[in-house]
Amino acid sequence: MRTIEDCKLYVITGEQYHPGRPLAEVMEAAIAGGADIVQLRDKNGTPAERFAKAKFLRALTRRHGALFIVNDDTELALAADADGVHLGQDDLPLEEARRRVGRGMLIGISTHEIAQALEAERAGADYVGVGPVYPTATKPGRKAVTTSYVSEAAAMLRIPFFAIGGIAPETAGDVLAAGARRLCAVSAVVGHPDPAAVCVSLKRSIEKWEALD
Ligand code: TZP
Ligand code: MG
Repeated sequence: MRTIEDCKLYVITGEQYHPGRPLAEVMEAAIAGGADIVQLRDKNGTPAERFAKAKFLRALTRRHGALFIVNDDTELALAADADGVHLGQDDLPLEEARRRVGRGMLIGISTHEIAQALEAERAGADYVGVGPVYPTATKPGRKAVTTSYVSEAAAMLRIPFFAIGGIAPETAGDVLAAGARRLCAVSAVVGHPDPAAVCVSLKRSIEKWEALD
């Protein structure tokens, strides 16, 4: 079983970016290209739709040895037997989420400044998201943190962090140069006609920087 430390490329669902194309096809391609973690992020579906997607992604990730994370919803994460749950700053407090999911499940926290990341680490988060590094339509209205927060995170955090927000093959080099060694993407992967190729490219960039460490 893959651990969070092993995971370098994290892909989040974003069905608005592939209208008419099935979720299954897009996420299978992402995994085939090297996505180590898949997150279900579905703010619009009904509970029944979300459960069906979660069950599908659970089976898919299990088949490929990838991790599966559910956004926002500890109950759905438990019901779908996910590997973890991902929470934003305004979601359930980490301590309460931990009470609900127990020690065996990963908890990831979105952070937008180093104080939030250090607090998440102190409170027992398994990983944090660092972003949005660049402005992104996937998270409208959220100010970009720039690569300077990525550098701070690289210098100060002990737990794994994933740079997120505007991550694409074109931006990955700058984000990796700033100190990230794990990347997370939505639109650049799932909105691309060839999600596998984008994942291969992102994974290669990460590996290139790792080799220099
Ligand atoms: N949290 C911070 S940025 C972001 C989330 C969920 C969206 C990232 O989406 P994209 O399309 O990869 O910029
Ligand atoms: Mg949330």
